[in-house]
Amino acid sequence: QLKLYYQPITDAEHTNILGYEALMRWHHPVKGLIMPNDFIPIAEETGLIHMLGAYALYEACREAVSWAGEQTISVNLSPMDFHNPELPVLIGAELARHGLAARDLVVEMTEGILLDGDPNTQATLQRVHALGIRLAMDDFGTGYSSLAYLRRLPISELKLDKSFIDDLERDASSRALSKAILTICESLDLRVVAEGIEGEQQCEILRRQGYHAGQGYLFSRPLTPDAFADWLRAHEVGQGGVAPACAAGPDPEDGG
Ligand code: G
Ligand code: MN
Repeated sequence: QLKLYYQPITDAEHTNILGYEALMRWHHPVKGLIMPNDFIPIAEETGLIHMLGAYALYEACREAVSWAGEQTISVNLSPMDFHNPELPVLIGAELARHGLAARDLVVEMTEGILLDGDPNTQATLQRVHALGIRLAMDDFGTGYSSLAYLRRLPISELKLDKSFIDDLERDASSRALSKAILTICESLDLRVVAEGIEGEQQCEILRRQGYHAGQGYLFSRPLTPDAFADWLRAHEVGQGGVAPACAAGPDPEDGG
């Protein structure tokens, strides 16, 4: 009943796919499709979350092999997964089992990881990083958002939350924040991915601000593996043409 859907992360020109995010869905026989927000908290309470994390790692690595290329595969883990000191061993085993390199994988976590007092979390994070696996901070800007951890934690990617993207067209302070966050990320050498891009205008604003990477319904909804394979063929990945592209032009807010 658990399935992984895949959504592409594209570069600023929207001509190349940088990676894919694996997103979990629960196909309940009676209730139908259930989204992670509705079952992850229950899985965390009941301890089943470790099973979900292990499944996502196994399944995403297995599927990533068939698309093997330049792209990374991003897997979401719960802060609770980092309580487990065996997590680095588990990840290493899944990579090895499927013949993937550490650089092929990105592990996404949320700011919740900073709030839990588990003694193992920091050490586990460092050991996952030491394997050469990239760590991404998901939903950035919605939670704790302390800038101090950007230095303290071994993260290499920030995912700017959709709530910033939603207001880009209407709200000058959203635009100021997205630009400021981009500048911080550039100076700290972090990749920044704008999440939940739905409209051409949002995409255009981000591109003009200098965003490196984006993700959202504008490019593709999360798709089942079969639908995603069709999508990849239709968009001739790696040969340009991940439509829709944003028109080029100077940034009016940059004075240019
Ligand atoms: O927490 P995280 O950022 O990993 O989850 C992203 C969620 O947002 C997924 O469930 C995914 O289906 C959804 N999503 C991805 N792109 C878009 C988008 O453009 N619009 C909306 N509304 N949701 C999106
Ligand atoms: Mn995510």
